[in-house]
Amino acid sequence: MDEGGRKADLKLVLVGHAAVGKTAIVTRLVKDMFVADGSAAPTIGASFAMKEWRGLFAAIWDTAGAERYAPLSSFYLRRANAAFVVYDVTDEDSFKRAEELWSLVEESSPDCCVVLIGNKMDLVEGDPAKVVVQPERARGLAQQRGGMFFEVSALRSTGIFESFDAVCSKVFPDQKGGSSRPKTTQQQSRPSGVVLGMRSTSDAGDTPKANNCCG
Ligand SMILES: Nc1nc2c(ncn2[C@@H]2O[C@H](COP(=O)(O)OP(=O)(O)O)[C@@H](O)[C@H]2O)c(=O)[nH]1
Ligand SMILES: [Mg+2]
Repeated sequence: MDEGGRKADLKLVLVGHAAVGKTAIVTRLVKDMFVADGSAAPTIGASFAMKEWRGLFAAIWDTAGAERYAPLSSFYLRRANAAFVVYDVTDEDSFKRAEELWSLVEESSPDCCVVLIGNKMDLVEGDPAKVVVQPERARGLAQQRGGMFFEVSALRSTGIFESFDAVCSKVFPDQKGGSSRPKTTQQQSRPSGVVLGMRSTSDAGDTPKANNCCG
């Protein structure tokens, strides 16, 4: 897999309704930063970033969420090992769109390992009444479709690195090492991620080998 002129071992694609925080999640993953409200331009088409994980390179594709870009998302999803299907925990429409996009992922890359990501958990902190998409529903969807589920906040940096570690570990079960969280970053809070549909595999090879994890 050759992404951006450099060999990538893993292709991770983020899909989700507009403004659910896909770009914020990638920015957190790659730069460990959160760009303040309003200053990040909406993604046009898709953007690309690389991230090292335990000696492997992950190509991360951040796609545009608007429905008119769905054919483009399908293009970027081809040969993806992993997908983050992102919704906003305070936005019902974004959850409905996540269900549709999960189907698009299945069509475009049938062996892809899918992680359902509920973002913006900071908005409901301390006030469960503000949660629009109850975690039970999301967990049910992930279980039904054989994927994983995490609730995260790109703003607070909760669950983001954990979900990335989970999907990488799933695709490369033999790859040992530490967390993808930058060492300079303080552990700000406990991970809020809930991992479902995990299946242990034992594939003893010398070279990293991608696992069709959720197929
Ligand atoms: N409160 C909160 N806002 C967020 C979070 N992630 C993204 N946002 C905000 O949601 C808006 C859309 O984010 P963006 O990353 O551009 O969404 P995208 O269209 O899915 O790429 C921006 O105003 C972000 O600042 C989060 O975890 N918490
Ligand atoms: Mg974006």
